[in-house]
Amino acid sequence: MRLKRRDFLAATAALAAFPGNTLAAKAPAFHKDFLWGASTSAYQIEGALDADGRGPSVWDTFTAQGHIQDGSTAAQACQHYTRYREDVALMKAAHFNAYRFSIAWPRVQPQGTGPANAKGLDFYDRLVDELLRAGIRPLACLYHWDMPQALQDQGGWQSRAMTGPFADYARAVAARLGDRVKDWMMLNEPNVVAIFGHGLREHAPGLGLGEMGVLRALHHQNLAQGAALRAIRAEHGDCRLGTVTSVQPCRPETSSDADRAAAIRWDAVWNRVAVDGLLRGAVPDVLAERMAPIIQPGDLAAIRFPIDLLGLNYYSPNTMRHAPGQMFEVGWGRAPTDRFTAMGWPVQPDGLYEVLMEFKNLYGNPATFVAENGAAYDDALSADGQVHDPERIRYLADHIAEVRRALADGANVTGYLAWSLLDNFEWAFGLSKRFGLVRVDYDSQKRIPKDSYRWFADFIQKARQS
Ligand code: GCO
Repeated sequence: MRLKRRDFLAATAALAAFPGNTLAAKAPAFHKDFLWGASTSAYQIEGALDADGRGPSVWDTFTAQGHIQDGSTAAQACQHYTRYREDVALMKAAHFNAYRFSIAWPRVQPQGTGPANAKGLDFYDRLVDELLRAGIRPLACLYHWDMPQALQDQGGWQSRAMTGPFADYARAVAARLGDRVKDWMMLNEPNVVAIFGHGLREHAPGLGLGEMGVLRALHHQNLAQGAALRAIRAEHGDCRLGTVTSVQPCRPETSSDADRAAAIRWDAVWNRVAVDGLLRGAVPDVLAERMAPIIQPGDLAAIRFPIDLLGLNYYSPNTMRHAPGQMFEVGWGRAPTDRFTAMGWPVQPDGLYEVLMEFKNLYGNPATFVAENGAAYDDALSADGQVHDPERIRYLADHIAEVRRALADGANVTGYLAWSLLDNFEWAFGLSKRFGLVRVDYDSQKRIPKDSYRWFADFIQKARQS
């Protein structure tokens, strides 16, 4: 479905009634070229898993092993592979000037190595052209979790040997798209991949290797990222290079020494290995001994890179407690709030301010952007055929207000991308959790813009006019 201009205007007129809309009235605080839009990832929206020579990824395997809670698969997802024009039209109608998507490694190199599959790259070529025609800046992310299964069979991120293949893949994609894509993100959330896919069994590849599995996966992704950054930089001097990670403040559940120490350990694992590796070539003190056996001479220099842009994904803080017997002797505690999303994640917008200010105060104020922020709620389709999602509007408004507060206090924030444009395949939760600004009816593939979409569109329009 294409969004009809008439519907859009009617909806915009009704905006004054929405909670959080007083914020829109104050929009002028944002700079004109601030990036506004949404993020998605290939596996979560594209479908077409067998099209044009794509090879299997770890998520195909994990799904086939029966690990998806609602029994769904990503075989169709949002059929974005064939409906991308309609999706770009939705972005354009919402006044986006930026969009982060990911490129599926198994489309480009079905076995993870070897010559690029031109047909797989053709899709991204078409998508990029469509975005540029719509006046939307494409921010391409090279790795949003879909490791080719053939490389997983050789050890995946447990192995240092992924560095060369990842750099080759990066080179091949940039060679094809680098004339038009000027913002390249290497990885998405290496910490989440390492913790949930390698330490635990909750995400693909579901290895359950515990602490050392986490640290190896983190270190090897850091190395691969360093090599890919250098590979692209060598051939494309005119682009902005960066990466995306999830940064969540780690707060102790209580003021006990044990909980405080747990929060520091979890902060090291969740936030610092990726960030300090990239920005400082350093390993957090509390993990130095554990990581020593996996770090080889020269590694830290190879990981450090002067990036141009750092994408931060923020959903909520981590409230941590001492938990003997668990990985890193850490467990999740209860956050001090009664606001939770349908994921059970606490809503604590001040954590976003904390993260943004931390980059200003501790890391020399690099250019950052919020690469993901959003919420799943149990949206319902109302009798009027619409999705009224005031909680999502409130979530977005509250977090954008924190971005604005950080900007006012000097943080170098250059954009805000919501997660996500469309309801999509939420990993191990399958299709059951809806994060979209636009509802997707998975049977008919009809796109139904939610109230939050209209709210965000109106907000962006005002912010960009100011
Ligand atoms: C992540 C990923 C996204 C998720 C989103 C909601 O942060 O886990 O980048 O792919 O879908 O964050 O969980």
